[in-house]
Amino acid sequence: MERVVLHIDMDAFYASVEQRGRPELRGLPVIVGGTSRRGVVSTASYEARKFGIHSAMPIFEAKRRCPQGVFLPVRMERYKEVSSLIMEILNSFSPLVEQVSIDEAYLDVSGVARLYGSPKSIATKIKEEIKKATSLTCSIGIAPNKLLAKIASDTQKPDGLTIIPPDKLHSIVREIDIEKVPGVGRKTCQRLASLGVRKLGDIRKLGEKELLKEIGTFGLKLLDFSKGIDSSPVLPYTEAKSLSSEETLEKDTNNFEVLKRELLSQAEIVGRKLRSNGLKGSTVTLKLKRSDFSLSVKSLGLPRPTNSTELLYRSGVRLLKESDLSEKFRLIGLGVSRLSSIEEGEKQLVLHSFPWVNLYIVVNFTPVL
Ligand code: TTP
Ligand code: MG
Repeated sequence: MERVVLHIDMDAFYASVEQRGRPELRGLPVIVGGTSRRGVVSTASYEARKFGIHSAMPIFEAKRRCPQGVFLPVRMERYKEVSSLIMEILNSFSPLVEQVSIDEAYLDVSGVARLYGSPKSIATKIKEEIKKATSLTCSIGIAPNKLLAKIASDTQKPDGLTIIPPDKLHSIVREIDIEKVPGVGRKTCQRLASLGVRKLGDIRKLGEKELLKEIGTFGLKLLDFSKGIDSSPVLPYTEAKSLSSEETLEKDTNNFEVLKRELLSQAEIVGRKLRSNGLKGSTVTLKLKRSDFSLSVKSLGLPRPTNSTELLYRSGVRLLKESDLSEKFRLIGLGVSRLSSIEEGEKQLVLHSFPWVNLYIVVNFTPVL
């Protein structure tokens, strides 16, 4: 049986949540992001995007482009609540829901057609349910695998519903810009560009051997992608994946002592979160964002899971010592993953790898999300 995968992505998520709560903001250019002079745009409503405003743009630049815009701070707790509601709705359609970010999920509906009808009617029902519960719109892509579903959901935003017709599949796949392919970061993108790869179809000009040499095993995955093949399953997660704390620094710095001090306060926050949730973690991750917004992420594994502030701090400092501190940083973060509950003693329940680590492996020093 051919798989049917849906990719659901909310439209201008943070901005739409703000607009829904305040009807007077509907139709206006709304920009959500850090409100300080050093902040960046988290997202912009579609009205604001007409001014060329996009995620990760410095706020001062967004203000320059759209002085009449409505600039709002990020209200993470609110977005998380709405996100949970959306994920609950998705879970009511299929047990196979993989949440990939706050506003985005894959849904494998291969087995539920008898219950809900064709994939298109399932997608329509999902859109209706989400609209009813949250007043928000989303875009859905329907395809035989995750890669194509994600590509599809992005083609008709906002409020889209896109099915890739089988006869168009290969021509569509060939024409996908390589930087839009999930997992392709800036470095890989540059590497591929130097090999003459700009579209996904160009990958096929390179042989397996060359791809392996230039990109590693991810190169072979890209070769599959270029043929429209993606066998990765939709993997539902139910538990917390990681705990972290991060802080934008008052002033960009690479002063070791200042960074160490920040780490201590973050280790305190993360340690407290672990203890109050009855958890321990055994991978510690240090995230540093440079002044140019590129990321450095390093992790270390602990011999035993911990929730001790002291141990988290010492691990963070060790990672800091191993980091290239020649450039200044604007943000520092400490995270812990590979969580296990205290009751399980030393047994390690690996729940999920740390998202920054995934980002690091795939993207390395990419402008930040
Ligand atoms: P996205 O789904 O990438 O963006 P979006 O939902 O705002 O817009 P689109 O209609 O194009 O899907 O990200 C979801 C939310 O994640 C977004 O509303 C804000 C947050 N986010 C950031 O905080 N920083 C970023 O750089 C990006 C890309 C998103
Ligand atoms: Mg979105």
